[in-house]
Amino acid sequence: MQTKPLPVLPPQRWDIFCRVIDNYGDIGVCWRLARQLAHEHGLAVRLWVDELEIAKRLIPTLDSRSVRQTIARIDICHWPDVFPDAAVADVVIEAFACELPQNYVLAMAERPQQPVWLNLEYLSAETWVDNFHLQRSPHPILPLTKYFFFPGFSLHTGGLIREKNLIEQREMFQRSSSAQATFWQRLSVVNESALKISLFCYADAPIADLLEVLAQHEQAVLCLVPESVALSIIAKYFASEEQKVPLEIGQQYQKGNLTLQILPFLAAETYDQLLWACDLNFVRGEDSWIRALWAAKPFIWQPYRQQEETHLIKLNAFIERYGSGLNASSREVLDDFHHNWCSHTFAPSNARALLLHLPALQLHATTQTNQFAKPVDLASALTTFAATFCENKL
Ligand code: TRH
Repeated sequence: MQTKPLPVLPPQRWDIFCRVIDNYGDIGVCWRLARQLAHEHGLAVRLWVDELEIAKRLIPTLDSRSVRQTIARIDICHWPDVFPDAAVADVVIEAFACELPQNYVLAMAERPQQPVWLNLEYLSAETWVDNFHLQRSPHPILPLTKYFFFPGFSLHTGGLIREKNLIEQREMFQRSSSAQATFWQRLSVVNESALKISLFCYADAPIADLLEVLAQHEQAVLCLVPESVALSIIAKYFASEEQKVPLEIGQQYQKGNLTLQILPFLAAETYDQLLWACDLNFVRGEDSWIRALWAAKPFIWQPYRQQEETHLIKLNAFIERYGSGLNASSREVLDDFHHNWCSHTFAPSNARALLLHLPALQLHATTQTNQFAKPVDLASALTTFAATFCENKL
């Protein structure tokens, strides 16, 4: 009788290094990845973060004064300026080229077996990513090799962060009107028959112009805004000459057919549910972008602004992939509105067209979500690579 070869297991101890450069995307991605590696792949994960105060926005139970704590089975450690001696893990993830501490790299080189060293790159839908995924970079002096691990949309990349049961959980939530009613109640949101829009964007988006179109929309609109940089612009929009508007969490503001409600910054799972429950989502950066994709609802993405407008190249590459299969007129609307939103050329007619095309965009969102969920997810791709590395000593 022939015995099947045993599956190759990934090495067990993983370190993820995360520097919070700006905003929440870096820690958002690292935290999600850490949890998935620990919970779905049974790995021992240590997450090194330099800014615990910012991490706390996404991980509300985190004690930002504690240098080491365990939350949801993840060992969360503060990454101080002077890095302590720490045992090197089997797999080391350097998130977004954050540059590992020098003494840690030296300790990596001293291990009898080289650890798997991966630089987790930023996400892009551009086609060049396929050729750069898993490129190696030997250390100039030490006997170490770093691999560039690119998340991405094609089969030739490392895939997207997607938890194992995410799609099923989301579908269950969207099928259950009572789950949604409970969710709105928890957030103290009323006005359930309105068109619901969540808004998370950078301050340079034409927010006031959009709100004006929503105020004039023929149907009641409820715009839900988690605490963010958009608030000061929103306050100006609702202020009158006589009265400044102090914005408060939980408060609703009204103009024409628009009701806008400020929400607190939500815990990661609650933010997911907000995206699932709204009819249209505005998202930004790296992580909320993909959460909006998994929500299977129409969304507008504002990429993080880059020098020489290179973020627009990223935007075009994504629309090219995402818009495939969409009818020509809705595709044009999606394209035009994204460019209005991301490059200071707001045209109210494009915003009105976007609202008009929501039913077609909704159908398309469902199809595309299923399509984009086919390739293997990022955490599984990482564990497979690490296992192969150790087996074959790549
Ligand atoms: O905060 P961001 O603008 O992060 C960006 C990007 O990551 C970008 O690539 C990076 O270069 C730049 O920072 C420095 O947007 P992003 O990526 O969507 O991250 C926001 C995170 O916050 C995401 O994990 C979702 C989460 N979030 C909540 O958990 N609750 C909320 O209420 C909201 C609005 C967001």
